Amino acid sequence: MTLLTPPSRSIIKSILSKEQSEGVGAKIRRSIGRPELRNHDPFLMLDEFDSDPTGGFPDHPHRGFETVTYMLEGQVQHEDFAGHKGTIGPGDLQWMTAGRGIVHSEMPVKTETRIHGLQLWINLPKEHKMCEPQYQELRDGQIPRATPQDGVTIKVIAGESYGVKSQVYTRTPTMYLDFRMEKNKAVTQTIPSTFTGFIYMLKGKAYIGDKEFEGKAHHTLTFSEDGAETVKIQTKDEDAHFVFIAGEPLKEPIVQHGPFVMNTDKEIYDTFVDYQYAKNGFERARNWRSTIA
Ligand code: FJE
Ligand code: FE
Repeated sequence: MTLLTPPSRSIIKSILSKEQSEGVGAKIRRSIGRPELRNHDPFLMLDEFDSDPTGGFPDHPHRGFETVTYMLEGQVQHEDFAGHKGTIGPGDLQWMTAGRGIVHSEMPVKTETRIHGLQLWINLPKEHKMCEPQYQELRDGQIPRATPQDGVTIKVIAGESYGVKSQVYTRTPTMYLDFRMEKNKAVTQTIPSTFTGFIYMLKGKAYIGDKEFEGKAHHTLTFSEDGAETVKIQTKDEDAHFVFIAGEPLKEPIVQHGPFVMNTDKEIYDTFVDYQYAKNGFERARNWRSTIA
């Protein structure tokens, strides 16, 4: 018997993300992590935030995964328990490896009118869950672009597109691409055969795979897992803006309690104790309060 690998991944699901409240009065649309899109190994969550600067995400911990904040409009301030702080503006990226522990605050700059961006949570393989925390921060101008043709711009946040490579170090092999396509364009994005992946549509319409599955704003379109090494994407009578996210599944057990993601119940229990008693990576959590929340 011969198994044929199809030329392009196809779309197996299209799920609309409606607005909901998260953090403290923040409005988000949850993509990965919503009930219909659980267990998208190695991804744990993707939130699109788009609102005025009223809500935010005051002091909270993380352990065992990475948070990737990518701003589209407006500015978010962040500050952590080790004194690391700054502002993420339009087009900027913060790739935060929480590892053994980060406590931080993420709050919109109050003078902004629109705060728009994405936060992706990527699970870490068990050998990296307790690594030292690390930040990889890139300003918009430091993120490389591929322009395979006029009217198509691909920002390469992680991975590679049309020969353009990101310098971001991914402990979990990940591709993160921001596509802006004018109408009536077609591209073919390569993807490793073993990666799972999806497109999250921000604006307009795109048509994906040989069957030209229609992707619309605020929808998550998940890729078939058939080993195909390309994804065909085209636009018709509208421009499109979307992110293309893919990664190597970890295939390890996931025990998640909110902002802590480990492999076993015991590790989650130990994490509560470490956080409560400020040890094993949470030393600086003792009596820490952010100045921005
Ligand atoms: C969190 C609830 C949360 N999406 N998008 C529980 F909302 C959060 C959290 C975020 C978050 C932060 C930003 Cl800047 C953007 C987000 C959820 O911080 F960590 C837990 N545990
Ligand atoms: Fe956070």
